[in-house]
Amino acid sequence: MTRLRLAVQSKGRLSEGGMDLLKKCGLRFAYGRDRLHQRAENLPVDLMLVRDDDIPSFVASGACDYGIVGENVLLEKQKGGGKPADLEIALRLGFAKCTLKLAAPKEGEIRSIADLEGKTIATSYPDLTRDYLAERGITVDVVEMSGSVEVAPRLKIADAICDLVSSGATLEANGLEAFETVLVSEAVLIRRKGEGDAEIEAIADILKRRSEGVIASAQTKYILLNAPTDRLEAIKALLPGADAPTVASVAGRDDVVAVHAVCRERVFWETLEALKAEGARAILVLPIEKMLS
Ligand code: PRT
Ligand code: ZN
Repeated sequence: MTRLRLAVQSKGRLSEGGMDLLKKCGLRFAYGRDRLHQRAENLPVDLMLVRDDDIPSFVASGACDYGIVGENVLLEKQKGGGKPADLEIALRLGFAKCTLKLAAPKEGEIRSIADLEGKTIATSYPDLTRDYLAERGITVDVVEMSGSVEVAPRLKIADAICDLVSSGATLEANGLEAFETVLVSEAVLIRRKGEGDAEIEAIADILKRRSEGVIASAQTKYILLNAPTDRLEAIKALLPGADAPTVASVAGRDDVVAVHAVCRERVFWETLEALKAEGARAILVLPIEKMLS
């Protein structure tokens, strides 16, 4: 029977989010985490656990059908040309969000990309960095480093860096300040362009549909509250991303109605406080485990 081969990072920032997503999609795996291969017991999917940098070429060469990789790695490999140029994003996965940024020592003279002309930049993303600056008419020397890029200015290896940032703590700890965003990235599901094998695509469709449901339900909440009947319209207008709330009567009361709504946008404390100020009471916000639309 045909099985879809999916490449996932074996260890690192994408592996936890990737495995978590697959489990929420209902996939069960037979073996422990330390294997190169994992076989899903309840869907025809085999995982190949590899380094993230290898994932684009494995998918491009046909060794795997799909892969989960950072968009930053996908785009860097695509700039290198060859087979990865034929890859496409099948689905954006909404985790491992980060930005690729240019940064320089806080106390130095480099404050904008114009100051980079003729300077040396350390990065693990040489093609993305060089092309981004070349498109803006700036020529630099690029020093490729596979890790610990943030120490390069201190070691006088480079004047500036181009590195991934999520919280910003690493830049801060190394006395660096970001001044330009080169790329905004997240984990993506990739495939080869073109039609693909029909059976593989049918399995991929199940995975994609379930993933979309998992991603959507992660920020979707179910809100229940009681609203004064005469404030109902104002309260409905405050519910974030709710298309058609259910309004039900409350036994023995005609001044109050019960409102149930699926909110597709994040629900902040400020929203709840605004609802309360309009007279809403008994406000409950519940997580949604699964969604299929
Ligand atoms: O061994 P393997 O090659 O598989 O793993 P790796 O070391 O290359 O990758 P890994 O696990 O570090 O990252 C995998 C992917 O996670 C990246 O390609 C990005 O798509 C995504 N990602 C999200 C990040 C970060 N956030 C991130 N913060 N990757 C790296 N970082 C690093 C960054 O390089 C810097 O050193 O974290 C540091 C900055 O973090 P903050 O929070 O201090 O800003
Ligand atoms: Zn890597």
